[in-house]
Amino acid sequence: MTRPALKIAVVGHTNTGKTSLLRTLTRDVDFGEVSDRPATTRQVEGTTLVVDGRDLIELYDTPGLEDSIALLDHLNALSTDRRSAGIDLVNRFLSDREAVAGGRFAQEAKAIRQVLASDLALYVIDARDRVLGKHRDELEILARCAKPVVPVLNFIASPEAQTAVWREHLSRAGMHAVAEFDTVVLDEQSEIRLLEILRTLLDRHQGTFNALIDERRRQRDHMVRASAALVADLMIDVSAYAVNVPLDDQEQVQSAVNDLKQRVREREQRCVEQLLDLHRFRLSDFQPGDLPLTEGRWGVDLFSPAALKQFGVRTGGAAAAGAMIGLTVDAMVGGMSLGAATATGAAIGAVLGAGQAHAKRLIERLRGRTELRCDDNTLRLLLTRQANLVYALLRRGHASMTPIRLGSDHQRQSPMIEPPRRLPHELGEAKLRPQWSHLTVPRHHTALTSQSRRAVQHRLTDQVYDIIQQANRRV
Ligand SMILES: Nc1nc2c(ncn2[C@@H]2O[C@H](COP(=O)(O)OP(=O)(O)OP(=O)(O)O)[C@@H](O)[C@H]2O)c(=O)[nH]1
Ligand SMILES: [Mg+2]
Repeated sequence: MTRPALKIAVVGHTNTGKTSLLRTLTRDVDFGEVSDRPATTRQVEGTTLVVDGRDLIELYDTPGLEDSIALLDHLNALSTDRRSAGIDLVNRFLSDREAVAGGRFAQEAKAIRQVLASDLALYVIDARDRVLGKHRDELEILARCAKPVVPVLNFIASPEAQTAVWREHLSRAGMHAVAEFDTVVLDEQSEIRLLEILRTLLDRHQGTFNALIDERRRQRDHMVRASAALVADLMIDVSAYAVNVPLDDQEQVQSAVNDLKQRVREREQRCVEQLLDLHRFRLSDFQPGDLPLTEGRWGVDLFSPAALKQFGVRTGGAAAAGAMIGLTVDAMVGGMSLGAATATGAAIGAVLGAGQAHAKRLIERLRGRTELRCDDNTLRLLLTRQANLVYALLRRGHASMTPIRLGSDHQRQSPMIEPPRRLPHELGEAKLRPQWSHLTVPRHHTALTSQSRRAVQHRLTDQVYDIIQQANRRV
């Protein structure tokens, strides 16, 4: 049975992030208009949160309060006797057509009317602001509306946020239940805390909030797990992917090298797109030049020393150079590696231009055929890049206007997922099974749905899940 909707108005000074807060709470990047300009929202706009498929919470975005100091004077001037209470003055103000319709307080009137029509108001504050007269007057006006008000300190991830000062001030004004938020850097705990405050103040709707809190926790867990599964799938595809190359044909080697790299790049790209899609972000959230993704692709090539360095993947020993960067060759005889990786890596380099004698010996030894594949450092890098993307996506509020930066200084300030010291041994298993790779075998092929691949993907998903959750807990 559907209960009557619970109505919440989101109010505050202009540009404090009201619309952004609504986008984040509803996970809807398209809600309303968000911009740095003051007075962006000009009309009340409602949206609905459906909880558990039955309970409804209606959220209303409102135009920013612009001139609360003058409005409070105006309200006070409406008082005809000492006894006229706050709410009477507010009602008197709203029925004063001149001040309201198109008048001086048109924006404020829309917001206040919505507060009166709601069960509760969220008062959004830019925590970087000093406590000013306008804030005091806004709070005074809201107090006169005779509805519960929950202050939400927004922009708390900013170094300029004066969270403690604000809490102190609000507490003196009798407001002890204060939520902290940042609509750009989303910390799931702060959202849960906001919902818990609402649950306390709106105890008739406790069941709705309990369901919503549970749903948010479940959704989040599902997101992490589904993301981890996508990364695990990518990792198996790339680890299992190997192509045979005849060592004595330079042209074929060169073309196999290029082809393999390209297919791996494309496979990584597909994972990026799947993750963005899963987290409901648009590719256009990534702006060219703002981050490693250019036109939807990683700007720093997977097979480059720069990419390894960016994510702190150390290459122990002599790493392959030139066209062979990030790749290795191995001779797999009956599924067993001859362990020729490093030596033949150099040999392929030789085929491509240097150390002919060495290459020749190897060619003989391997009877001319070896397998070309990504080396372990590339696999570590791939895992790290994608895990960091998931981490960033999870922490990004849906109101964020600036693109995600990965591996940049910006993100390094917050904990970043470091490359694993060793590759999960599931990937070792995958290396022995080229038939597990979608890059080798078409996606619909039954070999890919084999039970053993699924079991390995499942175990790997658990590991990636743990890596991401550990990073989340460190915050
Ligand atoms: N860094 C950061 N930026 C934020 C946050 N919240 C909002 N913004 C940015 O602040 C600007 C204003 O956000 P809006 O959501 O449009 O603010 P508003 O309160 O709806 O503004 P009006 O509709 O004009 O009253 C936008 O550029 C947002 O991207 C936050 O928590 N952190
Ligand atoms: Mg707005």
